[in-house]
Amino acid sequence: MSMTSLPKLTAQEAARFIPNGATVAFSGFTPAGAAKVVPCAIAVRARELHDLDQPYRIRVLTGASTGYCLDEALSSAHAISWRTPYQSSRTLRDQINSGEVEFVDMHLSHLPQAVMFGFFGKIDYAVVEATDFSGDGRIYLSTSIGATPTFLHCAEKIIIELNRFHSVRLSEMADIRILPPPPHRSPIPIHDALTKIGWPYMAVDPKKIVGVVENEEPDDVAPFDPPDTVSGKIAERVVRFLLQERRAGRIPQEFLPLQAGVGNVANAVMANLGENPEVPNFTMYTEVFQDSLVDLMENGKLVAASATSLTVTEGQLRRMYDNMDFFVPRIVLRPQELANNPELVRRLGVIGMNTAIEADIYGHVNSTHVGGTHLMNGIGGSGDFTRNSYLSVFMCPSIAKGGKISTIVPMVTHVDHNEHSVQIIVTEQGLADLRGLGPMERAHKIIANCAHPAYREYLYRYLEEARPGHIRHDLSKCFELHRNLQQCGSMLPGVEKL
Ligand code: 0RQ
Repeated sequence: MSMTSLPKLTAQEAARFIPNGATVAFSGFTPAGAAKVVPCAIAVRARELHDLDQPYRIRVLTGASTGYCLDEALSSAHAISWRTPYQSSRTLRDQINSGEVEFVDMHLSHLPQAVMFGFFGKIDYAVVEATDFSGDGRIYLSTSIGATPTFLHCAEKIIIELNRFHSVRLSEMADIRILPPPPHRSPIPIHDALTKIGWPYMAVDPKKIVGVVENEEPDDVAPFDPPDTVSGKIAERVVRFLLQERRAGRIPQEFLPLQAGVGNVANAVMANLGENPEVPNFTMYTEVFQDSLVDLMENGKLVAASATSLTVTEGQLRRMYDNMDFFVPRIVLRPQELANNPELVRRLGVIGMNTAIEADIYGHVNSTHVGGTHLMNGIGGSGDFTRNSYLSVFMCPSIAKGGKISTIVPMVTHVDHNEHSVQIIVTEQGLADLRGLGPMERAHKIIANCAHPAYREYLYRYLEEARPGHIRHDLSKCFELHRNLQQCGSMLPGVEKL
């Protein structure tokens, strides 16, 4: 069958292929390159079937979080029964936390291999956004690569969303290769952000493709808030620290590749790096290429970037599409298994900068579960980078909810990144460099430098009164702040508004 003879489908027709209980892998890493019109049509169909008292729920995989048309639309229609590996939708989060949806929170670099080895059962359908395809089964992906190549390889059937909004020149940034199964893997021959080792497309058996749905919906990437005072202060401290490390010779003069998480704090750090004349031109080996990087690249500060998605707002993306001669040679988009690969992150000496929900006085970090029970988004790529970086930095404001919550606590209620991997903690109060420090030294430094003054005395007292040992803890009190929050609405009764 030639691809040109593939049936053209409406989104509604495509949605009808997907039965109740199917496992569906959608393209998308953040809203970038996420399938759009087919998941929306599946949501509509689910509502219709539910109105007729018929069951309809599917198991959903993607690369990471998605746009409104996918997680939000499907969960609002109660059409998701199971989900992996990451999400950031309010409705889906509530359903996960109420037990309606089962969620598997995974390191993003692990996902493709887990799919390949069948950990999640068979993939019935891959629904993927593409900018183009050819007669012999070559599919050209759009603004994200993510886990889509593996989804295409493993799925029994494929539906293509051919999106005319995107530039067909995105394929010039793509570098697609699926790793062979272990133990037959050679070292990955990527030596810097721009090394390419694969192909600009993913090749599939054309017989698996059931049809093509055309559309021109942009990625619905939300803009960032302008940096506030707190993110600005955190950013200043991070940049000052990196420059100090460079002066001391622990970061080479040419700098090291950077990774930055998503969110307002990470955006503020990138803006601050861009503005500081002492910061040399640098490269990024990161997961998400976000808005602030467009400007940094245009003004020459960011010279090269490897990522798995172009998560930029519509205006910025149009600017990039109008200037592809400039951007194409400077950006490589890879599968998430390579963008976040531990071997590469360690070898290239990446500086990883991610955000915490809370950190404890010994340096364990919780990035995912509020109060130890309620999922926020998921670990995402933060673990892939933190464990393997040359320098792993965690940032967060010292308090949340106006001061009712201290983000520095005696013991975190859930551990995503442990004391062995976390090296630097930064809040707007200051920075704690934990390298080379034992538990007591770490605790004193984190309390003195990072905790909010309103919580410092409590934390010092906890430490003094705790049961002695290599690590001091009082098991009857280590969650007292969290218990207070649940019972009185504030971690320290009396500290309600700072
Ligand atoms: O609540 O939404 O009601 O205002 O948590 O907090 O400070 O706005 O931080 O948006 O940067 O998210 C860790 C969740 C931080 C994110 C996390 C409340 C706070 C607010 C959000 P509101 P902020 P951010 C690569 C990197 C994991 C994945 C990752 C994340 C809301 O960065 O998901 O790193 N990381 N990926 O008020 C209770 C606390 C709290 C708290 C903050 N201690 N207790 N609530 N909040 N601290 C990218 C990818 O993987 C794609």
